[in-house]
Amino acid sequence: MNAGHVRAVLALGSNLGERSGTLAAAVAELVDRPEVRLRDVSPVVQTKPVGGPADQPDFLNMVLEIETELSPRALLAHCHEVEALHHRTREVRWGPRTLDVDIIVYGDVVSNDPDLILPHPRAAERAFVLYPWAVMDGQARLGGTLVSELATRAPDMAGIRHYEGSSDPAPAIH
Ligand code: PH2
Ligand code: MG
Ligand code: MG
Repeated sequence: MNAGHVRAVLALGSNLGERSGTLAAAVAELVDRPEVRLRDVSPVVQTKPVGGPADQPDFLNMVLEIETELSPRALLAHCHEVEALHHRTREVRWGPRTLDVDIIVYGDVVSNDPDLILPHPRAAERAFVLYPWAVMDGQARLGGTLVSELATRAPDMAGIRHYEGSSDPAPAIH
């Protein structure tokens, strides 16, 4: 499937390694091909982990809006390639990761494909996606409801902070 120019929202998360550097590199890598163009980026937020092991580190999260000619599946494969550049492994569901890139919406496509459910099935209740999205685009809607409204109702909203700069350990000097 190729629907021409489609707007898509991607959500990025990192809670291992040099988190903010990883997110910045991933944005550049995601748009480093002609079929993907960056339209907008959110601020970076620091968030408490939702689900997964209780003792995992806090995440940095952000979202971006792209315009793309890639099909949903080709875009997903591209997101997985960028994750692999950051040595993403999949050992524990919702466990700690250097980089996660999820497709939140792809135009107004609705899909029940188990490998790529669209819109993302848990986005509507996750402030770590909704809050940065609402800051980026105050008019954005998901399933007919304002994303900003969904964010205020999300259980993890209290754990969201604007990320002020590096609280990561300084990278080693070689
Ligand atoms: N991603 C998850 C599960 N839990 N929690 C936060 N705060 N941020 C995430 O990106 C995140 C999560 C699954 O991908
Ligand atoms: Mg995810
Ligand atoms: Mg993912």
